[in-house]
Amino acid sequence: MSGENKVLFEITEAHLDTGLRGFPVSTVFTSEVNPQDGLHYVGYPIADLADLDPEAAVFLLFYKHLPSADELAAFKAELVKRAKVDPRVISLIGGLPKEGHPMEWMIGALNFAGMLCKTGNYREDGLNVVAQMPELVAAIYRARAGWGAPIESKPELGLVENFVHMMGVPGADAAKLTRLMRVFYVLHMDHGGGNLSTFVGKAVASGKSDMYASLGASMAGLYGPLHGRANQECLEFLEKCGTNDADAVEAFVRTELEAGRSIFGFGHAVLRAEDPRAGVQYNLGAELCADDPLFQRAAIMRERAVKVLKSSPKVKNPYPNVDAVSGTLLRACGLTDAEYYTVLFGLARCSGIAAQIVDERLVHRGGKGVAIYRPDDIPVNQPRRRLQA
Ligand code: CMX
Repeated sequence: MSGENKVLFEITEAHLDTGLRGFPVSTVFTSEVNPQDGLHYVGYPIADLADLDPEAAVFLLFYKHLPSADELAAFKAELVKRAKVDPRVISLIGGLPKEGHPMEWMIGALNFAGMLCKTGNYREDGLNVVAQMPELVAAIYRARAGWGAPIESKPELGLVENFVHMMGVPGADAAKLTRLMRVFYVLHMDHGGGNLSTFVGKAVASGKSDMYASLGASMAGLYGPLHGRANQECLEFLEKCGTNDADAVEAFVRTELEAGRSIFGFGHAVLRAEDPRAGVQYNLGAELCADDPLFQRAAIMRERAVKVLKSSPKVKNPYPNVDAVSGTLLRACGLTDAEYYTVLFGLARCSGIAAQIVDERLVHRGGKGVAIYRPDDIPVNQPRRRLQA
């Protein structure tokens, strides 16, 4: 059978309550996650794109081709024009309670920005969010970490360069942090359409909620420790290991696994090989912080944790994922508080989710957009009954 009646997959009772695992629920134009060779943006392997201008990668996800030099210059100028955040959003961020997790602040910031800045046009708002996220995230960092008043935005520096400028990280080497954040941004922008945060953002937008509210909801998904917050957990896991002796590292991993705890930074729901984004970051670490003891420990884990996980019959993928070393690099480049790492992930990921929302709302089905999400469910233990017999 071919065409739209072709059977794509079969659902059995065993699939119920497995979180839609593996069901193709949508078509996606921005990226693909292949179990063997990992993430591709519009057909390009992610490792090939790692050193691209972040703005060129955003352009690729929004317009589905790499920009020419003229297109890139025009796109950068457009982002500069869109970058100014309403000062009322920044002052609302400054009043948030320090008890909140940085991701809770980010969800709030997106909703404040929506209240004050949205146009209601998905493409306009999508590009505005991309341009405004650096200022929002820098404001979150500075206010919550107590680093002082916001630093004036200079969007003409470039998306990531301006972010590092506005962060004003105490004691950090700005050039080193910029080098890291440019790669980090490109690697974390998009990861297919079925991951939790992207799926949630697109589902919320399918009810015609605006771009900012949809991205706020998607960031609530990213906040979870099994999803975006794993990068924070990974750094804490490496610190807990506490040794750089390879045999002791291996023993630590074995003990953690036997105790039923996660080996953070390893394994994946889709990938069945080392995540190429991990490979890029190990190489970047060798360039930026080869002497850092935590980076050296992460390099030992790359070999020894894989060895231990391979011995577990239930683990389908024993290899490093994107989070295996990302926190180590952020820490080595001056961003020492792991609680903020998911916000940095969100800063980048909002670009890919926004591009996918634009496609689903304005491009799919000949421009009509994907219908409102409405999967079915199966009622259980609900026999028909009445209040009065
Ligand atoms: N540490 C401990 N146990 C692991 C494991 C790991 N790194 N990877 C898999 N397992 C376990 C699973 O918990 C599951 O156990 P149960 O059968 O008892 O439930 C079993 O092995 C089979 O799991 P799987 O099919 O191989 O992997 P899942 O799709 O269920 O889980 C993931 C994927 C990422 C949640 C899991 O590998 C994990 O918990 N890793 C550690 C956390 C982490 O690094 N997360 C970052 C993910 C990065 C990303 O999503 O890009």
